[in-house]
Amino acid sequence: MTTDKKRVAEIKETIIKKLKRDFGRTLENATDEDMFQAVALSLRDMMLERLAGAELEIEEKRLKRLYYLSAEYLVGRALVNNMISLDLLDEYKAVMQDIGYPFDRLENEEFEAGLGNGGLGRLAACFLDSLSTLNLPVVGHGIRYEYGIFRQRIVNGEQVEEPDDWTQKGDVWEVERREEQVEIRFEGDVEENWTENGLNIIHRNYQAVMAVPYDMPIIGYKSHMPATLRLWKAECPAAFDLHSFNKGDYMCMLKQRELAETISKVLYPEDDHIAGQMLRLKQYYFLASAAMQSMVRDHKKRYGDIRTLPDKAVVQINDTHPALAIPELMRLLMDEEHMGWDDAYGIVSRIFNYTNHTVMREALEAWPEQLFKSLLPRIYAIISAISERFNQKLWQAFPGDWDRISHMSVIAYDEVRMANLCLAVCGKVNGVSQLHGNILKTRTFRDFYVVFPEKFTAVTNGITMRRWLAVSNPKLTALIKDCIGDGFLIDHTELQRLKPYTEKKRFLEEYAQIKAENKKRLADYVKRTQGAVINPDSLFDVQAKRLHEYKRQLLKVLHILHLFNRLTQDGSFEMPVPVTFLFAAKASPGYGKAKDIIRLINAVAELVNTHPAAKDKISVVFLENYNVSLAEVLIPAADLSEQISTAGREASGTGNMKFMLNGALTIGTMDGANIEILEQVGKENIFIFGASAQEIANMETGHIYRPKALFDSDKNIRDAVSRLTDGTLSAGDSRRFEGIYNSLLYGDYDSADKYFVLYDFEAYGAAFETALSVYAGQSDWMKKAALNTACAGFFSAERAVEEYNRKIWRLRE
Ligand code: 26V
Repeated sequence: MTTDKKRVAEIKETIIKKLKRDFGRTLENATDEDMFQAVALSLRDMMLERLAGAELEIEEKRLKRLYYLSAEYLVGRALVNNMISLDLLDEYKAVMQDIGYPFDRLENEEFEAGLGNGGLGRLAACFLDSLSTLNLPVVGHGIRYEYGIFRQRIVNGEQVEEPDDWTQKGDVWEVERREEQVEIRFEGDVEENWTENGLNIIHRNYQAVMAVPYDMPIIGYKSHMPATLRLWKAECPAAFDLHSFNKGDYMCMLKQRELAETISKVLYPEDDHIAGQMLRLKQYYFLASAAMQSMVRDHKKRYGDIRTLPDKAVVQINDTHPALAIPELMRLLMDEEHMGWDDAYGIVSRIFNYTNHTVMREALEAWPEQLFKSLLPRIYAIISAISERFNQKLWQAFPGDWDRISHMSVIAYDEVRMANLCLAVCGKVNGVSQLHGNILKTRTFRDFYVVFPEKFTAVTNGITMRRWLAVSNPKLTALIKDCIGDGFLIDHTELQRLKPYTEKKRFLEEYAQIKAENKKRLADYVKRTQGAVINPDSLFDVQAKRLHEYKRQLLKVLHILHLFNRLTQDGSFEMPVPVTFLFAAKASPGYGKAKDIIRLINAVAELVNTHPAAKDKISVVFLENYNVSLAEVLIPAADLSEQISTAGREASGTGNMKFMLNGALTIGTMDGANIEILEQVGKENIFIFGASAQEIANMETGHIYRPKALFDSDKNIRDAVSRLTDGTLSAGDSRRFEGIYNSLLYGDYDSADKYFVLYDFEAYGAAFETALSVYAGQSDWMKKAALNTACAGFFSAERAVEEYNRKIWRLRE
């Protein structure tokens, strides 16, 4: 370890001082929590100091700033990441060793900030880290949910949700900025008065809620410009308390307070469909309005003139959830800054950009018009005006084609459609992989592409190399540093310099050794946390992601049942190596089918893990509570990465990139970023199978897919699928998985096997067999694994962020 001795002494000193002054403790009697807080605060001080410096630089150089708006940020634990970013990890380790306090105890004391559901939220967190790494000025705006994504427990094979009280002990990283609170107004009546100064809008009888910002500094690698993650908490206005109290309406006051505070109470755990809840809409407007008020205030304070806003600010909307920022900025410019429509619209149309993250129709947000109008009367009026003007524009492009126009309209058929609002107003609209970008142009938003081809672009997602390598896989990071230095942690083109090493025996042995140690680390973790025993000498096949039908956990389950059938019925069948199938996934609490699939995975686990003819060859483990911290242990231990979505459905995937970076080979479909992984690593080093997006689309439009026919003609499929209902899995209760069975063969509400599980079944089996046989010849496998690491540089979030900057944001020009 090369440590700076002076720094070590200083850090130790600071920690001792913090313990004394903030907690009245010494090294001898500090609790684990005191220790964690003192260490974290010592880091926070350094970050805040840099933040102050960054503000000064932005001021002096009059830098343009990015406002990243997202309803979700899946940040995870921050302690070690911050140490690495400040380039002080070794120093902190030395201090803890000197004090005699185990470093991992410190790490485990931290609650993770799980303010997101999955890919979209984690991407936002990776991007803030990378923006800061590139010293690009950014504020990320989000909601300070009191409860993040639920904790998942598996009880009797089923998912049980528990609240995630992550701020229980206070969040050490954040700084409350009460003086910068803003007021958000809901409901009420809007009066329009024409005066000699133009239109005057009066909003009466509204419900006011205060938004109080909490700033979390996010520091990138060796950065001098930390990002600010500004999370807004909803509170009841103080004035309101007084007012009610004077009237003596004490109970009413408390009730109002509770209603106000509900807004930032909990993250909605759905990412599969949009139910039109009022509270969710309230959350989204709360975020949008707070962010826009704060942006406008910031700009005016700095530059005085609101008209220069587009030169100094650019907004990225992370999916449609924050899209109300568009009409909200119109409102601020017109009602508060007294600009006319055209001037205001001129500004707004130059500032906003929108990233789409899904092509699943169910997830496209549309709000019931009446609900929207009563909750947000002024915003509704503005959107109506945008919609009307937009329709006129469309009329020029498609004269007389009312069908098409109403399909593209922002408001139509009693709905307010958020994606259409973004497409109407935003400068750029981007997909998150090349395939996804093309699908947006040719299918999802085809009509818009005809009229506004210049708006459309695609930026393939990326991940931060610090969290997904340096934090999660310190041993591999050290090995890579030994070979090519540490430039790869910041420069995405560097990692490929590792390629020549994949020819060297010694390197591959060390690489294999590290993989083995990471597998052992996972096995220990699983033993400790859920008591399950897994064999570290087996192949670790991992599927970790949200549970969704399109992600096809079911395909993997059916394949396991197929292997089980062969092991128990075909005496000549041998597995070349034992395999542990690991699943990790949360299901939306209201998504019944997804929960059934979790139940099924656990039933298959029980069957397989106890059967004498199967248990030493294959085993199945469902890992509870998949979150960022678990991913950090799980991903470095994987041999095979399952990326088997129905082609055309997974917008990009970012887990796929994390697995690749950590030396897992991908078994996957030609979907999302898998296609680009194939391009980077070459077809020899990945196992691709299944129908292409085009083939799937053709089957869908032609209505020609007949899963029942496949079932009838293919014995392997029939035998695997029949296990669902023959009583093997459910202690005689043959109805337990009947729903899944029926939806595969007959369809329930819609078409049978909507996600083409049975269609791809044989192809998947063949690809898996190839993977197994390559794995059985270990040395070739390790070379392929190491090549995956060496080719992962393209998926660095710095590459992605640079591309956004070049195509969209244009910061630091
Ligand atoms: C939809 C909804 C609809 C209900 C309201 C809440 C909500 C939240 C999220 C979503 C859509 C899922 C968005 C998402 O996480 N998409 C994922 O984004 C990743 C980053 O771009 C990408 O890698 C994944 O392929 C994509 O599924």
